[in-house]
Amino acid sequence: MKIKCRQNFTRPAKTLVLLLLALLPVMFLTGCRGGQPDSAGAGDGFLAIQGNAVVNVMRLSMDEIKSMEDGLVEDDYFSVNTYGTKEYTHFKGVWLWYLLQEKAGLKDHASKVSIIAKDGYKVEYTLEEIQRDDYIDEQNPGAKYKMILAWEEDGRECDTAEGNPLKLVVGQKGPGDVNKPFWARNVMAIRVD
Ligand SMILES: Nc1nc2c(c(=O)[nH]1)N[C@H]1C(S)=C(S)[C@@H](COP(=O)(O)O)O[C@H]1N2
Ligand SMILES: [Mo]
Repeated sequence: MKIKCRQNFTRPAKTLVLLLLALLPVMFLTGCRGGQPDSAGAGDGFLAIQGNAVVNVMRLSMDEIKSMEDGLVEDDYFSVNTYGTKEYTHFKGVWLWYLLQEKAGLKDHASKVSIIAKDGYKVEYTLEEIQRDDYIDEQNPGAKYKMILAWEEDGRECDTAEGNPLKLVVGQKGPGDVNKPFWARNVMAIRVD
């Protein structure tokens, strides 16, 4: 009697487990992995502009950022990292100064700008550094660069694995400047104080 009961109970349980095991690869392939659509990655798709010195505190969607045609910048940016690796990367984005000055609006006392990434990485600039339009490429005399928030890198959307497809990109301050550590991937907020 006991044994029969257990058998009756076990068979449907076994079937259920087998069914779930069979469904696992299907669930994985169809993307039931935690809710986020692939295109959004871990970012929420919005850039926050905030801080004491911002007139219009706002949240901008990727589409709003991409439609800022007057501030559009597309160029090959030179980078050097701490290992001395030199590279050129083609970026398309918006001049950060244009975004802050024309769209967000800045108060007179604005002086410090923090760019904050999803992983907590933060780079800080003075307002003069944001405004500057003559960053250099030590290998290309005469070329001038602006600091941009890029959404396109070498013809493809910037990396979304860890957040928004927004990368802060800038040229060199002067010859020998190791500039890549001052770039920031997956930017989610800009603070101006
Ligand atoms: N969000 C984020 N951005 C970042 C970093 C980081 O850890 N997190 N590291 C910086 C450093 S030290 C360098 S050298 C470059 C590396 O960029 P890469 O991974 O595209 O080579 O990104 C910079 N931006
Ligand atoms: Mo680095």
